[in-house]
Amino acid sequence: MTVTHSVISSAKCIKVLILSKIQNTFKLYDRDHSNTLSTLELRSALHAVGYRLNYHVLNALVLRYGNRQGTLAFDDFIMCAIKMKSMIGTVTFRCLQ
Ligand SMILES: [Ca+2]
Repeated sequence: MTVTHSVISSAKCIKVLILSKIQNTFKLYDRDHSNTLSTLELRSALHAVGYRLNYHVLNALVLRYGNRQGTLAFDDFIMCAIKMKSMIGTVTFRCLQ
């Protein structure tokens, strides 16, 4: 194994780990096991990773990334998290279980 291959493998491991943590956070805060996050569930999930958002910002996120029912599927949650990270800074997803 070359050094370059080792670095690429490490980067893939980190991406898988981050995705796993995001998935754990999503599952943890999907309280009703609907496979989507409601506005309140999203607020709790984002609060857990360090963001305290007001009602207007939460609604804007749900309107942008959610579906017609006002909920976010896992893919939408990832896009929302990426946007939050790019706008505000580091998002630290913790395994809380
Ligand atoms: Ca839910």
